[in-house]
Amino acid sequence: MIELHHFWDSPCCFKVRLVLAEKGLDWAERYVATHRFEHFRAGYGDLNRHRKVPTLVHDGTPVIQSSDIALYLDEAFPEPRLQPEDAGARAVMREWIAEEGEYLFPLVVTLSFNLMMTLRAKGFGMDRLREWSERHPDRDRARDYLRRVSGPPDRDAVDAAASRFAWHMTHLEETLGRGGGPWICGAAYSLADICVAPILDRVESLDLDALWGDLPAVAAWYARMKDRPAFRKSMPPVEYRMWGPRKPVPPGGVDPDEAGDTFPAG
Ligand SMILES: N[C@@H](CCC(=O)N[C@@H](CS)C(=O)NCC(=O)O)C(=O)O
Repeated sequence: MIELHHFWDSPCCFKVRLVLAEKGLDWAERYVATHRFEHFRAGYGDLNRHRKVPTLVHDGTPVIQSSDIALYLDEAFPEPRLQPEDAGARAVMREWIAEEGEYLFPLVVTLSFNLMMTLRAKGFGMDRLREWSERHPDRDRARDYLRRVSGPPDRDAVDAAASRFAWHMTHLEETLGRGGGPWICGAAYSLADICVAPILDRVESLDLDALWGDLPAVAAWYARMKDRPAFRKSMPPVEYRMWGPRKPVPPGGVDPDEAGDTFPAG
């Protein structure tokens, strides 16, 4: 049995759902509403000591770290194989898996905190955010979270992260050109595509898709990704997407109890 502890609007979780969908695997949902700090509930730390999502539990054994989960699933369920046969192409795959984890994801965290998470104060209200943050055992981290969601977006940080993200996209353009496409590793669709595409989905919902607007190979590759049935099946449903530049908070906010796990649109 496969259980997935996940949050819908998380690029790391989207990556794992995409692998599961490409392989046609059934999984049992264990939803973790991270905006309510449910990843700090009793017991979750036994599955994932970092108390992050995703965590995959396969026949009772937890596997953590989204890219490692993706590789694990490709070994445990080899069909269809999501790693190229050719060693050179596999090196490109590993390079882009690392690029996502070490560079793209941290940039997206900065962008998302400033352009999305700050809307939670307006949507749910600071009182409720303060109440939820009580579940956070690390009081310094809880205070830092509350400070960041309650303050105005840090425009300098956003601009710096966006410009660094654009630099990485020019390298993706080069990689796609060198390999001849249609995928990051050339002819073979792979875990590289699966790791990087959810990042672009997030950047798109931050209304920053202009960052690859003049990069035709990246734009065509991302359009191909969005056409895949597995991508459409795994992407966050609109009601579970966080508020952001393309999804306004309802004027006057929402009742957090009524909203449940979702982020109702304005
Ligand atoms: N390197 C980890 C990163 C996991 C991660 O940061 N997950 C985010 C969601 S995308 C999370 O759990 N955030 C909640 C928090 O940091 O408190 C992975 O790839 O699984």
